[in-house]
Amino acid sequence: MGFEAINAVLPDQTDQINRLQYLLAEARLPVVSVIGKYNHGKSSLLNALVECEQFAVSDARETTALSDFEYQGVRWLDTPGLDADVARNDDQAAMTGAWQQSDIRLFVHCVREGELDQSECDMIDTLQQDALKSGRQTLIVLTQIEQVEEQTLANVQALMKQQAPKLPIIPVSAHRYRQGLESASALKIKKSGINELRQAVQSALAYVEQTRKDEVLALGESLEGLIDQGLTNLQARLLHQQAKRHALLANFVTEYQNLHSKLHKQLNRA
Ligand SMILES: Nc1nc2c(ncn2[C@@H]2O[C@H](COP(=O)(O)OP(=O)(O)O)[C@@H](O)[C@H]2O)c(=O)[nH]1
Ligand SMILES: [Mg+2]
Repeated sequence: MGFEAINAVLPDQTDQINRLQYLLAEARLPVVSVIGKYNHGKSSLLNALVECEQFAVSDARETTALSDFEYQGVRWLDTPGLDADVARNDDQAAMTGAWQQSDIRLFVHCVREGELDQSECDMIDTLQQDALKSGRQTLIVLTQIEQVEEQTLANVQALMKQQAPKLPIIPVSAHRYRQGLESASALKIKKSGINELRQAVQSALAYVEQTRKDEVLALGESLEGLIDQGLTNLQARLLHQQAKRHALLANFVTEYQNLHSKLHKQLNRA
């Protein structure tokens, strides 16, 4: 059965079906994506991780579609912001694509904004629900830390730990990292946190191959059950339609016979 046929039987399971299709397509590099609100520093963070200015950075809403870059055996994926009030249809398409393709998600939050807001908590909840099914990992990355005092950073981090107790929170500054590289300052690079983040991503990447295999099996099993159920429902619908057609046909035959005998009677009378 092809994926289109499965989609036709299970129209509610498009996300699962697309993810399975993506995983089965061909040998794919592990995918690390960023996710978070506009202007929190997603593109800048990716630039630090891939060590070049590959992703467009701006104070205005810049990234409107997925953009990706291969670096050190990983496909790094930039996404538009999450903010529902300014999101457009193409943003939605991009976010769906990122959801389908990502193995590891970096949830980006800027420390200047304080604790997570409701929409961010909801997104983290969704990611954690997904992790239970797919095994895909999320790391929270607290960005732009050079912009606040150490105490503020510690306070925000403590609040976020309460909001998302199960996820690691890694504080970073993409700007400090870049300044460190430009001025060859090992201290600035160290204090940027980017190398700690790199290590955390490397550790998560080590699980991707096995996680994908487990995910394919789990998706296959779950879809198999749903397909069986879908086919049974389809059969029942067909039988119901057949019965309806039979009833219509029987009705038609009776009406036709009545008409026929009426005509006969009238012809005999004439
Ligand atoms: N001070 C400071 N500004 C940053 C840092 N990272 C990003 N920015 C700035 O924040 C703005 C938004 O950054 P961008 O990476 O485009 O955010 P995105 O919309 O989440 O992709 C830009 O003006 C960046 O220069 C950082 O580590 N420190
Ligand atoms: Mg961006």
